[in-house]
Amino acid sequence: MARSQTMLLLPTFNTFVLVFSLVTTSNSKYAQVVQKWDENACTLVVCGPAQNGLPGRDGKDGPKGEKGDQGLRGLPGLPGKNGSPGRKGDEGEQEPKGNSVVRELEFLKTEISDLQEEMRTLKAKFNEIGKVQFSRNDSSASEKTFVTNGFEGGFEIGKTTCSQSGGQLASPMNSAENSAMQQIIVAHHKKAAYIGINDIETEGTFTYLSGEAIGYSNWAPGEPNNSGEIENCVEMYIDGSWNDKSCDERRLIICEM
Ligand code: MAN
Ligand code: CA
Ligand code: CA
Repeated sequence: MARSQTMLLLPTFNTFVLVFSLVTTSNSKYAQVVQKWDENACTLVVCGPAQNGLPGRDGKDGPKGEKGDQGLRGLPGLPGKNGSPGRKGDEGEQEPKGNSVVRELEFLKTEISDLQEEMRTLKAKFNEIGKVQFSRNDSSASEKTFVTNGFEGGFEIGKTTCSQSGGQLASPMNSAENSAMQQIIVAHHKKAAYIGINDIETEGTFTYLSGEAIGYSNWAPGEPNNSGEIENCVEMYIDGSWNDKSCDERRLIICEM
């Protein structure tokens, strides 16, 4: 049923296309001609090859009139059929297919890692869940804000993420700051977090990211113990106490801004 409907519609459609193309492609040529015909009270519309007009009629009841003017030229004919296709072009130098696939993959890989980096930055910047603000000290207006987006990663990832967000890995420098950072851990994620402190440079000497030796600590009992002799970073447990730990664990990333 659907098919027969379509077949019925087809001729109508073709007619429409034909008329439409006539109007659109030849409209300007016709306009001039039609105007002349109006002057001569002629309403004939001719679609065909160009022809000479008819000679004028003889005069009636008088001396023979002069030969009539030549009639209007016929309208131009319809456009001819399409010509036959040209010959096939010469074969170009083709790159081995594998190469272009590899190049495309490389490009996509770069795009993806750019996007991932951008996402990390944006998330760290805008997700302020667990934001805690407090005065850095009573006599100063400066304040430190601890933020997290719940992301986890190693120490280096944490450092990069925070600095790309315009801050740095959280580094509590007194008990008030330590409690503020702990609040985020407790209230929102209940996961240990890296602190911006390490003894990577000199075993046993813990420093802030600036390289300055720490002036405050909150070590858990028995820490730091450099267990397995591979613990050069520091994590904050859920209770706010510190443990030295390998830098390659996955820990909650908390930044200070
Ligand atoms: C594990 C690690 C160490 C930590 C001890 C404490 O071995 O987390 O860093 O010092 O536990 O018992
Ligand atoms: Ca160590
Ligand atoms: Ca330890």
